[in-house]
Amino acid sequence: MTSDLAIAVGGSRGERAPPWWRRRRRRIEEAPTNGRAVAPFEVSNGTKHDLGVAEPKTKTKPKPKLARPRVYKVLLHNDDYTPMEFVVLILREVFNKSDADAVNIMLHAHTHGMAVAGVYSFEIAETKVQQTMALADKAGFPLLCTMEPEDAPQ
Ligand code: TYC
Repeated sequence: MTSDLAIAVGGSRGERAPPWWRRRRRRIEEAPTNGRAVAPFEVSNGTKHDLGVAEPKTKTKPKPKLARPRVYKVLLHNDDYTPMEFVVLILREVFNKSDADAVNIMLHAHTHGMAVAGVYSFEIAETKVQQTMALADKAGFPLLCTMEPEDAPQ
């Protein structure tokens, strides 16, 4: 079926739209919109028209959701043979703790069985574990140092 609009513009017979239609369309298209987008409109035969007025470019890229980098706790385990002074020394030299913090962490491990010496990225935690174990080994003490993800279930 040929719609009214098609007849009006001669669309169904492949003819050019009459001059009044083209003038009208040009007037609508050239009307100032002050940067506003013009909503697509629908004509009586259901055809959707979009005047194609440029929308202000406000589209921003969706922010990629970054996974939080995993961090690792380095743990010092208590034992009956490693001297307290040696553990304090490790905490100061390897974990850069103050004297007071080092004593408190050592005492926590001594009384609770273990203590968190620090929280680091994987590589740094791994290095601190290796340094601690190497120093304890060299000194002949059985001090145990391990690491685990900070969010690991206890
Ligand atoms: N319990 C040890 C002692 O009495 C001291 C110690 C503290 C050892 C903490 C290890 O992680 C440790 N000599």
